[in-house]
Amino acid sequence: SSSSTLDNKHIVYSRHADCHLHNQTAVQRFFERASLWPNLTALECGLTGRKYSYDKVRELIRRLGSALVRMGFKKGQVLGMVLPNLPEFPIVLLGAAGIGMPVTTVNPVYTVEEIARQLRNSNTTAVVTIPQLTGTLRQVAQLCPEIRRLIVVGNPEKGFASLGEMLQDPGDLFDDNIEINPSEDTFVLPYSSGTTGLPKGVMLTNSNVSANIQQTEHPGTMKVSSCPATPRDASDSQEVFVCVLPFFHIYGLVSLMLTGLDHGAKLVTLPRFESESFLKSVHQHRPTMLQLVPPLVSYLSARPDLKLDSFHRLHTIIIGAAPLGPLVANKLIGRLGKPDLLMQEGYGMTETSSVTHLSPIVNNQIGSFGEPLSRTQVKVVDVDTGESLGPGQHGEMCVRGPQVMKGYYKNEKATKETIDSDGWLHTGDMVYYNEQNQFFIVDRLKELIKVKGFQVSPSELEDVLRRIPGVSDVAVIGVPDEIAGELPRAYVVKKKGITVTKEEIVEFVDVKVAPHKKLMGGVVFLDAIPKTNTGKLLRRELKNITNSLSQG
Ligand code: 4UU
Repeated sequence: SSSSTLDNKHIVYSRHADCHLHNQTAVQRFFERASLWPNLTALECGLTGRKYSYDKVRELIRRLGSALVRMGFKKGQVLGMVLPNLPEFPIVLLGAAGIGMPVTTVNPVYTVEEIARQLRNSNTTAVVTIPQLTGTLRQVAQLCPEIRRLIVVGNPEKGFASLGEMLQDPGDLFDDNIEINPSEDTFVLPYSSGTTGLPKGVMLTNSNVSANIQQTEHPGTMKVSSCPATPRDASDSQEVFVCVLPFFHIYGLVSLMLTGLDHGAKLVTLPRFESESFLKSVHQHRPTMLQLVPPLVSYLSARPDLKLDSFHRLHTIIIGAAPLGPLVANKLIGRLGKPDLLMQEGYGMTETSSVTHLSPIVNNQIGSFGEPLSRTQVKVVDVDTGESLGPGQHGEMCVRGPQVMKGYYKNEKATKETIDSDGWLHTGDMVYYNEQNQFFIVDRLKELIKVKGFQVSPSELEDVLRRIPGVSDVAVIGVPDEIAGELPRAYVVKKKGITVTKEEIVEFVDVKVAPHKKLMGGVVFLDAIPKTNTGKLLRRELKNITNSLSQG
């Protein structure tokens, strides 16, 4: 472990008192909360209207867990979910978690190769998907020898067990007394590339995730309220979330889905972002809170035809996952004609179970991603010296708290490079804070590219590009884009004697990666990729080349 170069001169502590931390698993907690408002709608599909009450969800979680045990699955075996947002999403997640199966969530727009990589890397043994993806999953299964069962939401299909049938299981094999160690056993295993390299499994325990929910529920942190236990009053006071952010990503998974369920909210699920169904759902369900990413804020603020009464109950918009332009944010507040609307910016990472910072619910200052949550410590360190810095100085942000992951799955090296011996998680983001301990993003130090808030790992794209015969060397960086935030661009050195065109490179990548990873930032040919003497890529240099290209 690292020596005592550690510098804790300037630690920013949370303004909030320490929140309560319970010692339940996510499933125990859900059962307890659901019993407070059994008859309220927990989930409703925004497209079909299919819905489940809290009590029904509780029942189906038990049935599914029992059906998995009946199939022979055991605690510790990983279940993969390749699902869009559906009302069944938390049923599958908590059903598996209830019998101690860690769940890895996969972006359903991934290609066969991308899905297979995550499922192989996570040693997934069972997979749940939708009818539209059974063909894809059949191919994935060929590449993943550890997969023993494929399950499809809906009717049975050749080679797939039916989730519908599993949900009819009598439930008797669900064991309420199963031994799960909330602070040791992995609950969810989402993937993130972290500061460098390929996407890695992020081991989040039950305690990590529940701490994060408790931290954001701490009084004075958010305006959201829990449903009162009196059902008569409940429908008027029930929080309503229209869930357009994907549940496979940490923001949607924890800060939207699990937090919503913890409050007794009604979650209206939308399987994909699509203008008409989104606006229709907002109009029909009158959300009380909207969780968004910056491109969705731009989208909403540019729609000329927003029905203002759709936003009648809206008290808060939360935005995060990428830098937010203050202009767009203010424009949206203006467009909605609600000067009292609270717009809160959040900062989060997969590695921190979701959130570490939220802007305050008073004196909101758009432009800052806020202040540390309860029990969260933050310091900003000089990138070269490791010295902790005071207000106004730019450095790498490090965070410490109960929401920090246990580590990367089967990757101790990456874990040690990310969390130091004192428990500080190095975020790879360059920030500063002001005298009021409000934090501001400056730049990203890590390789990660964010397209519409989604992660793109440059290493992953570079691996794909190196397979093109005419490519001798390559480096991928993000270039700024007004709508998406950033777009991936490849810098390519051609092999002598083999011709390859930019179009061929773009097409090669197109069929191998999910839509948001495509080289929408273009391809640029170079004579050499800038590197240090030791062969380390100089991404900074590439950013400078990019700037001079866009000026010239
Ligand atoms: C500038 O994006 C996320 C999680 C986001 C989130 C979760 C709960 C936001 C608000 C919320 O309430 O996770 P990842 O792992 O996909 O990406 C993490 C990276 C950060 O390191 C940072 O570079 O995403 C970027 N990021 C932001 N950048 C996250 N939030 C912000 C932000 N401003 N507000």
